[in-house]
Amino acid sequence: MAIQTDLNIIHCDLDAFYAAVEQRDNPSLRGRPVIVGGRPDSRGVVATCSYEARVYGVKSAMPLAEARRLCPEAVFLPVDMKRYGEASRQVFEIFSRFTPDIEPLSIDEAFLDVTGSLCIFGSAEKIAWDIKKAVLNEAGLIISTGISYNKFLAKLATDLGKPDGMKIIRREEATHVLSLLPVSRLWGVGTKTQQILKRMGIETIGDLAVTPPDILEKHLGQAGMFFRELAHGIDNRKVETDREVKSMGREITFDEDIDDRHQLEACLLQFSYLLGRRLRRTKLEARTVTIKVRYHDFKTVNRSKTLDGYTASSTVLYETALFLLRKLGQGRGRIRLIGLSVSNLRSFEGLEQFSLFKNESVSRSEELLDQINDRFGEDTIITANLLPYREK
Ligand code: DCP
Ligand code: MG
Repeated sequence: MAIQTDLNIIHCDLDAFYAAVEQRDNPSLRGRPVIVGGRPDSRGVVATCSYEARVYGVKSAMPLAEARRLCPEAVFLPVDMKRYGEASRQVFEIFSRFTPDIEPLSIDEAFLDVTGSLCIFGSAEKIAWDIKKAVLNEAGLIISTGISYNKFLAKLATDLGKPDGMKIIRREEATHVLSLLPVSRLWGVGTKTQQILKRMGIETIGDLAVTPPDILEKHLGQAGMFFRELAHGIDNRKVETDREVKSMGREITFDEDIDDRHQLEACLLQFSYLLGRRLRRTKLEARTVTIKVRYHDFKTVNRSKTLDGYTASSTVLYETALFLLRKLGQGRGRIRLIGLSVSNLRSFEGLEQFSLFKNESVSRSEELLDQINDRFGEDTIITANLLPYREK
């Protein structure tokens, strides 16, 4: 049988991840609505819920109190990052048996480029089945997979096939599959863009695909051209592997564009904390800090600063990020995405044995904080300003 090299991207995403780990570890929860995020009388939000709870309209990021109103019989559980982290590592180890080209997107989600593995395993479909089997047998979890010839369509295939999906979108069927879907399925189209498109009479991806490019550009700028390509099933983004870490970053796209400085600063604080922690855990330090801001009109700007020395300190990252944000000034108004990344990395593993280097790029208080968090679970101690963001 000829190898079908065209279908080379697999997207994988665990079903109802945190809730599935809870149901796996406590059989009495299986088949029941389970909501993970904390007690229903707390001010937190839903991290996720089992598919049994989704029938009632419960969703991620919804206030727990609202989730209780919708589904009073649900079992509410706190977030237990330690167990989810272990499950995640186990699943990513399974991915790595099939290809080294893995782009992690979140704790339970990744793109796999299997171009180089097709001659060994035969087809992407076979690889996806093997992954599903191994994840179920070894980690006790259900993973949905989507296969296609680019990242956008592979992820869409996963989303369309969930739960327990294994959907393939072939090149010849892509435009047909896309045509009837709402524009919200396009990568990057949020509520604001949907409204603009609706006013233009565009509701489905098919509508968008046949809209002349100049009209799209007039209403949506550069973004319009990007959406048009996606609508035609074109996405040239490469799977970015983590094999040799050149940079690391975090970003968030807001549900609604914002211009609240405090909220932007709070995001940067959270990212600095997370990136600093990731640097320290992987024994890396960085010299360049970059913030990325995407405005409401999709115009994206990056601002970088290269420090005098290397750092793995969250505090230094945050101060630098704030400096860069201030330098940006008012910019082009409302913001849809903010991100922080660090690059120019080096390992400090070897240097550590020389006491001279110890603690240079990390303050003593941060070391202590890390030790406590390592020992008692992620986020046992966090900066006070981060409290509202803790359960997201
Ligand atoms: N998560 C969170 N807060 C959110 C969204 C997600 O804490 N606002 C956490 C809980 C999820 C995990 O991340 O279990 C993975 O996110 P997914 O979007 O993949 O959601 P699930 O895996 O829970 O469900 P599914 O992928 O089946 O839709
Ligand atoms: Mg998931």
